[in-house]
Amino acid sequence: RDQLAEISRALENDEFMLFFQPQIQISDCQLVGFEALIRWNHPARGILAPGQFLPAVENSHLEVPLGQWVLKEAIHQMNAWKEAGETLAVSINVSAQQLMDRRFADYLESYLSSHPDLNPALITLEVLESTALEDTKRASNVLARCRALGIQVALDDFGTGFSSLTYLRTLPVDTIKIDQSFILNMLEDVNDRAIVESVIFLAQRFQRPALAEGVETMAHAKALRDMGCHFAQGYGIARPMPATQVLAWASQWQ
Ligand code: G
Ligand code: G
Ligand code: MN
Ligand code: NA
Repeated sequence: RDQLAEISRALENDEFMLFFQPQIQISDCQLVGFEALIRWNHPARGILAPGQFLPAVENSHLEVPLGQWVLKEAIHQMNAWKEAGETLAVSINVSAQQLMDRRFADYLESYLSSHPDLNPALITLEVLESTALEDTKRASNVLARCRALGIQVALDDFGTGFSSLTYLRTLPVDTIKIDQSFILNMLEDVNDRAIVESVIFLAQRFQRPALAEGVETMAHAKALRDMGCHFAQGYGIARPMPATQVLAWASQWQ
């Protein structure tokens, strides 16, 4: 309760910020985009990670407004980079309640129309499997509308939900993100490795690229490449960074 009031004030005071973590194509290490990750720049406690405040926001009246702030800010940032001469793709996390909001696709459409020079194909919405739990049909319809706007969709945390295969079959998605819990120990744990290999195979059969999260070392990236995984994200490439560091990071990476 108290924390919600504080979060509401923080929204008004513009205390939230986005960090960005690079995503690369494994075959040639080319930078393909960044995932936007929210942080709370708390006046007394410093920069807080999502685990310290998103649980309170979940299923509250602030879930949709905070999610909209993220969308707006990410698009605003992409536009600023574009004006600085860098065209960068950004993946944006979308929560369950946000996606199920009746006006979600309308909001997106209006943010896009206020930035007419921005290519919608540079935007990916990361949707959790569990999002679709309540109403898969509705989620499919909203995502289909977003894709009709030219936006891409990624299935986030793949494999951690209760009905992964059903979502894969039902939801219109462009990319499958393999959850980091399967990646972290895959070099030592034969079972994790079997799961990762199988998910990559499944993605290939669905003609969808897979993106591995939690790529903490180059040895992970190499093993994933040999398994046919297209994209990678993780501390082994870079940690999430503030927007102010993104352009410098991108230019030294090339
Ligand atoms: O950045 P970090 O690894 O601490 O993020 C922890 C979790 O918070 C991740 O699962 C991520 O998906 C989630 N998260 C980060 N930013 C956002 C956001 O803007 N919106 C939503 N809904 N979840 C986010
Ligand atoms: O939305 P999602 O749950 O995929 O968010 C990714 C989360 O994973 C972020 O909180 C990010 O900080 C975290 N993360 C990103 N790369 C790594 C990594 O290599 N190792 C670990 N342990 N966490 C990571
Ligand atoms: Mn994500
Ligand atoms: Na994830």
